Amino acid sequence: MKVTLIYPGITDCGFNSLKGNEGSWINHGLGILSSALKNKNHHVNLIDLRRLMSWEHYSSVVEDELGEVAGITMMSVDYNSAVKAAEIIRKVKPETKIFVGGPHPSICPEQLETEDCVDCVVKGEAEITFPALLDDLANGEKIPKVVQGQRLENLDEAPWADRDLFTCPEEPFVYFLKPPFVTLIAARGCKYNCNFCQPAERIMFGRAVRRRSVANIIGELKYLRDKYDFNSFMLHDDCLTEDRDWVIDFCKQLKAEGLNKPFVVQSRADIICKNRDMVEMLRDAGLKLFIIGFESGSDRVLKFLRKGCTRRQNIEAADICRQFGIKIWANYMLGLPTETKEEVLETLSMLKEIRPYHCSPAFYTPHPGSDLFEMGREMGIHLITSHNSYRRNSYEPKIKGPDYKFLANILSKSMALAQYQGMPLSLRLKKKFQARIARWPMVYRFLKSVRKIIFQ
Ligand code: B12
Repeated sequence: MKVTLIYPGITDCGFNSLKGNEGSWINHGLGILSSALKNKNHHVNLIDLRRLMSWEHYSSVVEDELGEVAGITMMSVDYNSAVKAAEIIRKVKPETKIFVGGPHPSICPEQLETEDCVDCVVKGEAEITFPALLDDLANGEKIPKVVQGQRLENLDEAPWADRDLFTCPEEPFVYFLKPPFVTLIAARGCKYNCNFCQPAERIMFGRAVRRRSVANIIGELKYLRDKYDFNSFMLHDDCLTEDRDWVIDFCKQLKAEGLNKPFVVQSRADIICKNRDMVEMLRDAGLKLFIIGFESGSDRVLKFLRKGCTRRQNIEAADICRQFGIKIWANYMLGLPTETKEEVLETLSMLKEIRPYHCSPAFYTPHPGSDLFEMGREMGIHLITSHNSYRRNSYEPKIKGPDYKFLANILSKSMALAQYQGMPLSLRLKKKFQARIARWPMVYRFLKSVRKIIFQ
């Protein structure tokens, strides 16, 4: 069969946006499904909305290139563009069977079940189930509207992502990582229980975290070295550092295989504090940047979020990173439910001590599938009226309660704390300008749209 996979991730960046950091990154879910389908002799192509110019352009591509089956992936934030993409297919090629999968269909299948433009909603993982459903289709069987995907117990059995589908290599997102750059993902699931995320990941991937073997990841890195001769890489895992033995073995193998190029991973403050030696090994293996979700500088708020880290650990983790010369990309939220102005100021004072390389703040955004989302819904505090706003950003109010003018001011002050060690002056000035402008969310938003218009 000819299967067309569709990536609709244009909510924030718009059409003609296949460039820059996030914009150039591959979608691993679709990449892996493509390999799984090709292994079963299906023909696969991709329509990446980021590569197109408009919905008219999309319609003509659908007319020319669409297969008998369409497979659309979808995060909650991309609901509108994903559904529009499906509706256009229905209109232009009504005989095409339309499957949807990914985080949103896994978490909120009932929303898609009622969409006429969708034939089948696959919940959870699909490298076994999607090809099996296509077999059923070929055999003339009726496909149910909602199907639970079968989980792979051993992730080494999942094929590596088909990168030929995308524009690969990808683009680095910080100046000190040199292209060619590639991204990988080693695990599925997250053992932590933060209420702004969970149980979404448990719904998608189950309770236990499954991780590819070190040999399997090293094998993919070697393959990527042969294919792209990459100079830097990132592991997208929610928390790559939670399995100490795995990490130590990984660092040893990276060095043994000469794969110790500059790389980035996400981690947590408590893990960094409890594993100084492991952090040093990661540094020696090439780690240049830790992305850390500090979230808040208030112990009360951190407890409320079920984060499992304290303010003291946040600051200590930053000290450890500084000692080892590892830069920090600090994620944090302002405007959380129940948060007071004093607690917001505690986040600001914590960041003064952390002195991150880059500050990545967001107004707290309720994400479907999280306990905090449900709590906010019950309290009737959500201000989000479109799926497009299920994105962490800092220019639109998300919930009732916070004083967003105050938050924008603190946000701007916090962004100005970023150190940008070693960054060329012109780039640093641009960042400083962005930090100032963040104080006026409407201006920030306006400039963002002007930039979009100019560069598209
Ligand atoms: C990498 C990543 C990103 C990358 C995405 C790069 C890209 N071009 O795709 C970046 C950093 C850009 C990103 C951004 C965002 N992300 Co993100 N991201 C992830 C992360 C860490 C890994 C995704 C991944 O590769 N997983 C592994 C693959 C194998 O799993 P998968 O994609 O789910 O695919 C499997 C199944 O879902 C299924 N499947 C997927 N698609 C399809 C399609 C069909 C037809 C079928 C049948 C099956 C199917 O089969 C696949 C194989 O089993 C996940 C967390 C996680 N661990 O998954 C968060 C996650 C997906 N992101 C999330 C969020 C919230 C965001 C942002 C909104 C954050 C923000 N900035 O506000 C943005 C939105 C970006 C956008 N679309 O505009 C949430 C989504 C929650 C939700 N309700 O939608 C997640 C789950 C994190 C979380 N726990 O909250 N993200």
